[in-house]
Amino acid sequence: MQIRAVSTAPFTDQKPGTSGLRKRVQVFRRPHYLENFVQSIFDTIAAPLGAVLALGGDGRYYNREAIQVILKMAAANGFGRVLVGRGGILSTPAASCVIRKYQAYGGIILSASHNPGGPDGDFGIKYNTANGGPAPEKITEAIFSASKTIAQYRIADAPDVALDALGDSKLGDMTVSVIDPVGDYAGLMESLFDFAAIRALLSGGFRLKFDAMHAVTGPYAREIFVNRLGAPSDSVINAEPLPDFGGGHPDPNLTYAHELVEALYGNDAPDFGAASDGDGDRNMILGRHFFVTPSDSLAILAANAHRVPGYKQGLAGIARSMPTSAAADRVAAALDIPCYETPTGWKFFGNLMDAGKVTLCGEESFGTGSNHIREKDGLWAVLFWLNILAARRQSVAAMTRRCEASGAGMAASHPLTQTAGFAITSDLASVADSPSRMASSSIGNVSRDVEDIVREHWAHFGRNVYSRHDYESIPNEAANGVMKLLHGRFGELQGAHLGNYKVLFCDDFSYTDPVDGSVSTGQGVRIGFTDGSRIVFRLSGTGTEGATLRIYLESYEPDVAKHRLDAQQALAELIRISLEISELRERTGRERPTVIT
Ligand code: G16
Repeated sequence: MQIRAVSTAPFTDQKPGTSGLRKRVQVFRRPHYLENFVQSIFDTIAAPLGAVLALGGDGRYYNREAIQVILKMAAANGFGRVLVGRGGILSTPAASCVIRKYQAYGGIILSASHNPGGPDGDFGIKYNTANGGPAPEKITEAIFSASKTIAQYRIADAPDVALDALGDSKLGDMTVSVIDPVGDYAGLMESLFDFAAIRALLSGGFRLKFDAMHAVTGPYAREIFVNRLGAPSDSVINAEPLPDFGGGHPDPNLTYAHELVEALYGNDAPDFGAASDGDGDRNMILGRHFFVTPSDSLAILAANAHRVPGYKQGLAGIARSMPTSAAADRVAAALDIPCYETPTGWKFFGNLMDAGKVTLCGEESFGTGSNHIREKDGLWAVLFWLNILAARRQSVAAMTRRCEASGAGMAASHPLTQTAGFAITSDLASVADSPSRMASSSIGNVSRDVEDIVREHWAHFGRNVYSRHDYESIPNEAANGVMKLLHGRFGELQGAHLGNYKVLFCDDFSYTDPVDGSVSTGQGVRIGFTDGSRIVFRLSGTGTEGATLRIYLESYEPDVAKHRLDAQQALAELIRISLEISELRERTGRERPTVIT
């Protein structure tokens, strides 16, 4: 096998964003573009000769071609073995699992996540380190620096490697091991959750619908939900991964996962709905006619973790990204464990998990995960919810049996039912100090219903009313203008009265990593009010066209009587204030957000 050193010139735009380098497919297909970035990764990480690399992607358009290029470059750069998912497929969480399980030196994941795919869509590439997590900023910055001075890359002259059958082959001195992309990950899930209880739930008439959005999770969801947990095969929809995601936008939110949303909000809706994104790390959770915000989801998983085998030992701590609501903070306080606030981006959780400081992490951007791997994990979140639902059903059944055995009618005998309006099967027992603060729920539906779990949670902890408004594809100049204007207004905003609110502080969030002391600045403009409400403005770091400006809105409502109010109504005044102080409409010409979640 001959190794060629190819002369090249730098590109100036290879700066990784929130999660790796994301560009249009046409950009990646420009001569040397992919190769330059891959060589910049290899030059930066300086892996020892013979090191093991994991490699796979979400199957989007250009995945296979890119895998072949990277394999030949890995061989030319001295790797000893590459573990590649069959067909070039590895979901992001599965890649993290594989890196950790086989103690790889690192991994390359090909994905633009929730961004659309196809010849005119997006492609992406990111490097994960030996802990299985996204490379921290100091590495991504070093990769960017290397990309600015690169003069040549190394690639092997060799035929393409067959990727569709499991087994080993040789590329020069390097071994290419084609591995089952699903098995290791599914096994890990089985070790964390009570599959028997979930199987019993699903066989007892509980109906699940999971939307794989024609993205990478289809085969994972089929294996886990249908083959291992016995759900009917039509529980998983859009399960065939397609290079262009069937022309859809594989982002699991209320706008883009509309097929699932229509099913869950329709007549005869299933009990539980969930969706995942292009590369399988995001999740959306729905109940019957009910949406669980990702911020609430994190808090509820934390409050119910004692119900789940993999977490019943307790949580070391919780971490959330800054724009994520403070719902999880309230649970952490009740559990008397620390809660960390990090910048947006899963890479900021890695150090905290490695140091044993946190067990659960979550972001408002539909990401939840734990220290089982070092990426957020869509199917994991779905299984966690199913496990909670199954455990609650079991505890209701056990309680019913106990009451019947004691010869007393349950409603009359259980202490929590002595007063109307108490939830009799609170899963929050370990953190509840006053059952009288629980919401009302009947025994018939408390164990079955996502909405009841959420309402019960709000009744106990109060509701962090939350919404995110995204203005997508706006001109960079206008978006930067808005951010600059806000920065310029910090002085006048401080202490200002805006409608019914008084500004307590305004700043641009910066974070000092408590483990390695690294500092990340410019992570989003925060305007905090005296009553704990917040408005956050932030530019997305994952888009490829123009800019996406995100406005995050949050208020706190302790009064159960007001919990049924629609979030947009409850936040109406904050929304109005956010538009006024940012001059967003005037500067962008946009009358309304592209996506509201
Ligand atoms: C990536 C990161 C997440 C981050 C999200 C949103 O998600 O992994 O940690 O929260 O981007 O980023 P932004 O607001 O900058 O668009 P994914 O699913 O795209 O990899």
